[in-house]
Amino acid sequence: MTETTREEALDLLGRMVLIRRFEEKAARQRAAGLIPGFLHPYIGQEAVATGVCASLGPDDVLTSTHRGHGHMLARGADPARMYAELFGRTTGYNKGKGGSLHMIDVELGFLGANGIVAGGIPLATGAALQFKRRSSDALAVTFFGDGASNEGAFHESLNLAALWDLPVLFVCENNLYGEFTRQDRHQRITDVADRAASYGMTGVVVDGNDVAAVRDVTAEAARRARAGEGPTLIEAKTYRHRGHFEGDMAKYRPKDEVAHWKGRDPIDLLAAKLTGDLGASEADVASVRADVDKRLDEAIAWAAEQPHPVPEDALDHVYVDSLGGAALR
Ligand SMILES: Cc1ncc(C[n+]2csc(CCOP(=O)(O)OP(=O)(O)O)c2C)c(N)n1
Ligand SMILES: [Mg+2]
Repeated sequence: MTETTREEALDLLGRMVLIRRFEEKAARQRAAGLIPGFLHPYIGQEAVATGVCASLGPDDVLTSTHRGHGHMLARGADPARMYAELFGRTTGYNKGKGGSLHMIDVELGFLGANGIVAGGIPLATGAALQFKRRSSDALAVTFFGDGASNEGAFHESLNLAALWDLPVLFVCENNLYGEFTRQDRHQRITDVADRAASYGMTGVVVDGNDVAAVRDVTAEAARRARAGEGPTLIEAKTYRHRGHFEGDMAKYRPKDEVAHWKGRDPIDLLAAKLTGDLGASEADVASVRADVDKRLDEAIAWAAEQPHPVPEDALDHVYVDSLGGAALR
């Protein structure tokens, strides 16, 4: 494992706290009626997106899921424009017409959240095929859940990616549940990473609540992918603290299981490492949290002032004109 300096750890902490607080504040805004539609909170899984993105370069691309805010923020998206999108405003990432499940920023290499379970996996595989054909050094990363690993799109993508040595990382966030169904009721295996073997691909299991471990496993898999040594299936063991969506009380989960995982909160683990081995003070950690809160409160205030789309624009930006003209009406 590579050494993590105090500065690096504080930076990682800031990114994880940004995701956590973004989601907590979004939940409050939804309860207050500012956000229409579903929210699927990423709280508890922050170390996965943060660790993976810490090992990527600017030309790499990502695909995401219905639980995508953390992936997008870890990639460096602007929380103010994300809130504007959630609030349905014209300055949001999708001009207020997509919401949580469709957020995208192609310039950042963030090829979109996705409401179709496993939908992002073939998209990333296709991007990786293009990178290989163009002899580019870039790679594609796709995040998905344990539930998605039962979908045909997952298996087809892994097969082709392995066959063609594509530069793609398959990152399974195993949070033990697909919607309200525990993993042992939707698949026989415990480690999704075992599925890599049937495609002749490397599979690794990592503690998804240890951000440095996720970063290091990703760095090694990325090195192999860029060297033409093929894709990797990375399974990050983690847990969502809240329900499947905001409003789900998650009563289907045993209390001791929830308590166990909350006792391994990825942010608390990193904060303890910082104030322990890495010699940071409680004040250093508190100031990271305060800076994030200030930034997010300003983002919300800005987003809440932004204009709504007008009805006459409802059909704009629905389809792209592939002949190069304006978006089709
Ligand atoms: C193709 C498809 N099937 C079913 C659904 C309904 N659905 C939404 S999220 C979800 C569970 C996904 O579980 P997992 O992949 O483990 O992701 P998690 O929610 O745990 O992050 C399901 C079944 C869907 N959106 N798309
Ligand atoms: Mg899951």
